[in-house]
Amino acid sequence: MLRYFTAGESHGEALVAFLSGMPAGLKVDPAFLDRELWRRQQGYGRGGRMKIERDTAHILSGVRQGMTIGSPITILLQNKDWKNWQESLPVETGDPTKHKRVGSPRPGHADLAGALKYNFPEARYVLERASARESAARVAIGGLAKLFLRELGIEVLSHVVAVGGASIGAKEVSWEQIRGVCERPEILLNCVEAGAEQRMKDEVDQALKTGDSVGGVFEVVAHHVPPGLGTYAQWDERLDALLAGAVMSLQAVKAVEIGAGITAAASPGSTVHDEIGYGAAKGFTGFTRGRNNAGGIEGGVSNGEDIRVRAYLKPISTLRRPLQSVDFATREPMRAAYERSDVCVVPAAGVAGEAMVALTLARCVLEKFGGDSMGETLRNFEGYLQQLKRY
Ligand code: EPS
Repeated sequence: MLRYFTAGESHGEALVAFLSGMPAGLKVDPAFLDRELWRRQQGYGRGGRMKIERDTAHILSGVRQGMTIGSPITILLQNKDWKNWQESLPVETGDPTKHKRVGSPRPGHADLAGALKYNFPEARYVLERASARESAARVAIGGLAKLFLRELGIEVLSHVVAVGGASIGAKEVSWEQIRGVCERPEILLNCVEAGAEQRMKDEVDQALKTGDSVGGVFEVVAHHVPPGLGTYAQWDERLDALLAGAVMSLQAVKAVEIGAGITAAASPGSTVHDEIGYGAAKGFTGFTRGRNNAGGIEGGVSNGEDIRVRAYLKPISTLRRPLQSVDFATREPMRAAYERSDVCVVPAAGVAGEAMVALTLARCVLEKFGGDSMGETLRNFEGYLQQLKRY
């Protein structure tokens, strides 16, 4: 079973990610992991922290001679900003006067709920773990999941559908378009439509000017996923539920949609469901669909079409022109705390979304096909593909 955890504070020494259950014999390309981490750091509207960090995946265990060996994988990501925080966030008892309080909780952030829960007098330690910096660790192990899925021909990428009020016109974006935008050497807003990308940039500029922030929508697409991952047999094994939970767990995500889920709710069934045809086998089987409103999942099971998951992000909750809040110490009205912040993180969140989708699919693949070595997993997978062809 594929299991994973992350650890680390935003301004601590490092982030750490653990991944256990990956079969032995998977080729690991560290440059690929670092490009994934680089992609997560990009995007128009990122804040000052991204100028400090240059995330790289330092593999500590589970990979030898460029291959996984079946034992738990640990990846360390150094925080370059740590040098500025050593005195205020020491592991040992340090000088309490150096502590940097977060004295008034930011509406929308975990600050208040976290301080109440953990019984902290202010929100410093809440911010440290709740920050979206943690998603860098997920992207590192998500990169391993992507390398694993690639061996089966499955690819996972994302694009930005909307930033604030600016959105793309197309209802369904092709895999080739998404791959094209993700391969660009520079990332602006990772949007497939040039005109929409310019309008998205204008939204960010407006927020920058006014000390505000913007949210948006990204879509993760998993390409060439075979039918049969996940099951309707048990509620907690449904692929759509697993994907929704995984993507919803990302910082700032407030809603998740599979396929055309949101518009489907207001449309008649005849315009929603994807009619079935049959022809010469082009994909996994001879069954065909003219469109993909289901987002590649029916009854909690992948159906062989591209899997499409959209995530809706609230605007970043740290505002340069802060909202009204309360002083933790005096309970008097006070503006919410501000250090520095991103204005827009939609493209970066999309990369983290890819990681969560890849980890979820890798887990479902391993549950279905098993295997302690890549040879065994691929043999089982090939046997299933033969079965589909013969169906
Ligand atoms: C982030 C690092 C953080 C923030 C951001 C994401 O760095 P810092 O707090 O030092 O500026 O830029 O955090 C949040 C969006 C958040 O909600 O806390 C990163 O690496 O992505």
